[in-house]
Amino acid sequence: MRTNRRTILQLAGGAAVALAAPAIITTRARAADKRIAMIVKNLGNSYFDACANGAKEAAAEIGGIEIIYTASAKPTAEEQIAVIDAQIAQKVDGIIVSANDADALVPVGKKAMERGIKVMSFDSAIAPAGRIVHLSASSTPLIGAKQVQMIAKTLGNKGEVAILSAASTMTNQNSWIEAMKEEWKKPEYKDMPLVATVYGDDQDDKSYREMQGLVKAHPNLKGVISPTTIGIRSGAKAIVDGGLVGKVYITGLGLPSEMKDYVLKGACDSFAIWNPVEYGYSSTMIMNDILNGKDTSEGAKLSMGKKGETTVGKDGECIMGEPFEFNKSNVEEFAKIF
Ligand code: RAM
Repeated sequence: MRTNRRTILQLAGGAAVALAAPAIITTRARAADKRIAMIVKNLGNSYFDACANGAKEAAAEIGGIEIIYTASAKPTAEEQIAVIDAQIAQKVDGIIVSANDADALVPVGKKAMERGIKVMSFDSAIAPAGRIVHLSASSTPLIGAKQVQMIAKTLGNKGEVAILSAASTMTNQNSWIEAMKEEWKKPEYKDMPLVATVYGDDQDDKSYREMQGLVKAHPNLKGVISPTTIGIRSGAKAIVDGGLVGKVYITGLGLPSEMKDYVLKGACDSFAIWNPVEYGYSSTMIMNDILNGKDTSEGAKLSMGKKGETTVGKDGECIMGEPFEFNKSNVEEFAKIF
């Protein structure tokens, strides 16, 4: 019966409710077979809005899936746990989380799984005990190294550099910073010391103030790496507002739509990111496989729909693809997309 309904939905191109079909199909078409909650770090971040759009795209492609895109106002573990609890109470079928804290979310992840809800993380991981799989956008060493390489290229491998991160508890930024430090050990960076790491908590105002604080505390600062779309855009704004273009450069992970002006103004030479729409899409495709009972043990393959397959690695770690670099030559073109 389910298969039949899916077929009808797909043939109808989403307009199943309007079909002159038997009542049972019309009625059932209103309620999704499966409900998936995508719970991100916080609301008001266009990176996650783009991920949610991708999730909805995947749901439409699969058929019979409803996406509930939700988060707390502030990116804290405490608020996020309350949001997850609310979705457990709603008895959703699956939860996809970008975690504000890897360990603090384990108990609530376990609670959901004990009640039969499938839990996975994407973007920022929950520790393995609290979820089934985690989908990383790309390999952590690659994302870390890439950001050091970009600032080194801008500065000619010379000058003081600082990191402006998100919150100190966030899994993804912390692992990227570790990977940056590994890259930094190479001899070519000996004249490009890391002088500070500060946290803007993925809040624009705090990130902006932290950037101003860095410049004040380190008069010889030449570069900043911000591995967060909120940090990089706020830091770039502080460079422009402070008349620091040409003196301090920022790089990191940003959205072309939010970084375009700063690249054209010269506050940022280059930055990188993956496609967040594809990221939400791929995560939802993986969740669909999990909901359908696919094997998630090490070595198993999970579908990312039109993005291909990913192989489950150690501790349920999966990888989507590679980051892409943006600069003056392509930022305007991609700004129209994400
Ligand atoms: C911010 C968030 C997110 C991260 C991106 C790069 O939007 O911190 O988790 O992946 O930046």
